[in-house]
Amino acid sequence: MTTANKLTIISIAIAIAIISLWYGQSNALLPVAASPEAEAVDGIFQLMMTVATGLFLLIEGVLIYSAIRFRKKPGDETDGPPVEGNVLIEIVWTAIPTVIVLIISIYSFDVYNAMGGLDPEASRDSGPQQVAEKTNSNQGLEGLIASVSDYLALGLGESPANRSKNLTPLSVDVNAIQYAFLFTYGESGVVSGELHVPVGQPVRLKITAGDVIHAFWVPQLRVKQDAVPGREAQISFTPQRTGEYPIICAELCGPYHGAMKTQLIVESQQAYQSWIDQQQVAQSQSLEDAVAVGQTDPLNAYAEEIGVNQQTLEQLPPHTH
Ligand SMILES: [Cu+2]
Repeated sequence: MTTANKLTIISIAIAIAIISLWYGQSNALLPVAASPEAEAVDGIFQLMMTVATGLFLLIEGVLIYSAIRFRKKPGDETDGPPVEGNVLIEIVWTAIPTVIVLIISIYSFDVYNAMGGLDPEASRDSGPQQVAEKTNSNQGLEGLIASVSDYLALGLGESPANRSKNLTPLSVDVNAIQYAFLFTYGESGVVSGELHVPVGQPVRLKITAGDVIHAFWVPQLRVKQDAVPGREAQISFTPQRTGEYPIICAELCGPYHGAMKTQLIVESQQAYQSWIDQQQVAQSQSLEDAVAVGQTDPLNAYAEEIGVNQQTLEQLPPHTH
């Protein structure tokens, strides 16, 4: 190989690396990240996007180059020179993907563990705030290096059970039914069709379903959890941006699945408290009064649209309306 050739290959490699790093970090493919857990998930996505962009440019580049460079020349009726296997190339293209897959596995496993995915029970009395601190600093390449060094030093990273106690999580029961999510706030007994949470406080959701399988999905939290009748699934997150985010059912659950949407409202502690107070007042009144207030029964808004009549509504557990 001539020096000129080597220089060309090195410059192409550098260009591919720069473009991949730039696109991996600065693509705007994901919606806003509303929690530190979401940012940690984005770290994995950015790494995978960087690797995928590099591979795409490399493979497509070689393909296009070869198609032009080795095209059939006029008057050449041969099949071209016979090429047998190349051990070195085969070792390289087996080793590189192996290393990439290993790194992504360790990194994603670590993020999943930090989110409490491996052991939600252990994190019940501790940790989401700690997770927030841990995942907050773990982004992109930095996060990758931290994860790999964690893995090498501590086996499987820090167990959620070992984290110190911190801010008490707000616990909310989520019941998914055809075609609404019902949120029950344990402390105040409030039942709502919208999920209101105060900003900065860890939230723990206990998710189940009342009829068929649904799924609780908030794209801005990067969280999607199946809601299965008879089973309780737990997820935790710490909202860090005020705003309204969609909660979408992500499991085909019947003819009106497409209408099974509500809102996650992240608000100040003060706004959250006044909402809770307002809900408590509304729910202590009679059904008619509560309906007049208009926010207590998530099904009312859809009742006509989806053909649910008053009789059906009355068969639901009494606290839902
Ligand atoms: Cu559903």
